[in-house]
Amino acid sequence: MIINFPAKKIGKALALMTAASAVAFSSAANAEWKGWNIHNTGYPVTDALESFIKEADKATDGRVSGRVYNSSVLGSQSDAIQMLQVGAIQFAGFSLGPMGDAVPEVNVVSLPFIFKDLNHMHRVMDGPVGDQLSDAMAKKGIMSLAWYDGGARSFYNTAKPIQTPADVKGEKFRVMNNELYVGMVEALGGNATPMAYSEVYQSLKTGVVDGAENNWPSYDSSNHYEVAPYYSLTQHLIIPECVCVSVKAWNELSAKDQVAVKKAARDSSALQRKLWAQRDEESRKKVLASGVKFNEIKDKKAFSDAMKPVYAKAVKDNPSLKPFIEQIQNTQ
Ligand code: BDP
Repeated sequence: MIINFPAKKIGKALALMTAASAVAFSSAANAEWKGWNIHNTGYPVTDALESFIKEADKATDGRVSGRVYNSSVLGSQSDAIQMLQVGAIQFAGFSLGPMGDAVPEVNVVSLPFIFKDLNHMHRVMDGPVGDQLSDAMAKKGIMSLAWYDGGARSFYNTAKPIQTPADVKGEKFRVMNNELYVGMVEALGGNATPMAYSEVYQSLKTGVVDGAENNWPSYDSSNHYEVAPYYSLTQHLIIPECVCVSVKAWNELSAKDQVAVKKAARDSSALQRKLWAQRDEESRKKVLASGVKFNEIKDKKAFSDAMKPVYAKAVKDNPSLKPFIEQIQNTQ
C-alpha cells in the first residue's frame, strides 16, 4: 500500500524524528542520573539511595548509572519535586509530606494519626493504596518505585514539654511545606511556619520558631536536639518516603531495564527499612544521653481528637481523599 503524505507533513514528521533522535542521543550520551537527597552521609535514606543506584548500574550493565547528591545541595524538596517533573534530575528519595501540592491524593498520608504505627503504614503502602498513590504521582511526572521509612514525627521545642494540646498554644512551630501541617498546628492552638529543612536549625537557635517536629534520626542528624531539647512523643505523623524516578527518565528505559531498576529500588527499600529501625534506636539513645528532656504523652487521644477539623477541611478541599482515608482505616 502506498500512502501519499503531503510534502509539508513529511517535512514535519522528519523534523519530529530528528528531534526525537536528538533527545535519544543526548540521553544516551548523558546517561548519568542525578539523584536528589536531603540527608547527609550515613543516614539510612542516603545509604539506601546509594545502594539503589549502584545496583541499578550493575543490573543494567551501566545503562543506568549515576550519583546521589546529599544534604540538599541540589535545592529544597519543593525544587526537587519540580526538577523530577521536568526531568532536570532523574531520581530522588524524599518524604511524601511536601507532595500534596503537586499530587493532592498523596495528602492522605499527611493526615495526623492516619496510620496506627509503622507496620500499619507498611501494610497500606505495600498494598493497593500505595499502588494508587503511585499511579497518581506518575500522572504528575514522578514515578515511585518503592517506599522508604520516615518513622513517626513528634514535636520538640526550645522551652517546655508538651503534655496536652493546651501546651501548644501560642508556640510557633516549623512545619514542612504543606498547608495541611499549618492547619494541624493551628488546630492545637499554635502557629506554624512552613520552612525548608536546611533553615530550621538556625531558626530554632535564633528564636524565629519555638519548635519543630520530626523523627528521632532527623532530630539527631540535623542537630536540632542541641537547640530544642524538649522532645514530646506525640507521634502525630507517620509519613512514608519514596525512592522516586522522573517519568521522563523512566520512559527512556527499555522494559527490561525498567524491571531491573524497579528491583534495585525494592531491594534498597528492604535495606532502608532495616537501617531505619537500627538508626531510630541509636538516635533516640544518643540524644537522650546528651541530655534531651524526653516527655511521654499520657493522653494521645486529646491530640488525635483535636485533628477532626483538619480531616474535615482536607476532605472538603479535596473530596478524592475520602476513599483513601476509608481504605487506610479499613486496612488491618
Ligand atoms: C525528615 C525527612 C525529610 C524531610 C525532613 C523535614 O526524611 O524528607 O524533608 O524530615 O522535616 O524526617 O523537612
